[in-house]
Amino acid sequence: MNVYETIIAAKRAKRALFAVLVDPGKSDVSQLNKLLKAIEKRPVDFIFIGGSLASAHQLDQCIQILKDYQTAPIVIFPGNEVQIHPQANAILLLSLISGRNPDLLIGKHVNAALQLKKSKLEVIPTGYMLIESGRLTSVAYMSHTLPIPRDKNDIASATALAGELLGMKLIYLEAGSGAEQPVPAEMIKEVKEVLNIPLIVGGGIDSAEKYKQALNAGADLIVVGNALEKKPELLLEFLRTNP
Ligand code: 1GP
Repeated sequence: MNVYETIIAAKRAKRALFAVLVDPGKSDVSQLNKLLKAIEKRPVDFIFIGGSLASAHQLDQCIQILKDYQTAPIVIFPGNEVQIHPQANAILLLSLISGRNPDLLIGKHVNAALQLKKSKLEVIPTGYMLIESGRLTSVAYMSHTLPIPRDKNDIASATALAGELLGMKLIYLEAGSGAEQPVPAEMIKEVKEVLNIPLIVGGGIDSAEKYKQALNAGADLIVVGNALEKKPELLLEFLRTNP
């Protein structure tokens, strides 16, 4: 099964998936080895890889280390168009549908299209939505876009549905890396109700409690980065929450 088929099968079986996000621009080798050792003991469904400032070289170094461990399928979650690597299993082709920056709706995609085709990566078109999370996040700053206000569930639902109708295969609700507050559970629930495609949720999930809230609200795939990079031992607590 490829990555998307795995996500669809889990959704059908009502089993939420768990991905660990590694930022090649931030994590040093010893930190990464510690995290991967924790994952070896407690397997996760996917390793997402990407970050706002990571270079192609850093991405390559990181993928080589991940390959040594052979822990889980590697999914590129690109922070920019240089983050394409043929040895990953798949890439989320992100369209920032909560924003109105044409470069992030089609411009970067044009730059990357031929290289993506050549790479033979599994490409998964993903509607990416920034949700207000307390303070300015790297992704809002770098993308020159405003996040959706955290109490506007109707705007979030309409945006997600527009993404699905445009042919996106996944919707990603993003509070931003290291967000003060994760995406509100109520918003996850309402967005989930209008969608047929799977829903990813990430950003600021730094405790088993917050993880459980996203899970109970109906997220199909939950992404955790910062919290596990800092404290890999938290992995056990997260996975205990997900039966
Ligand atoms: C960020 O959604 C991911 O793009 C994960 O965020 O690092 O805050 O877990 P955290």
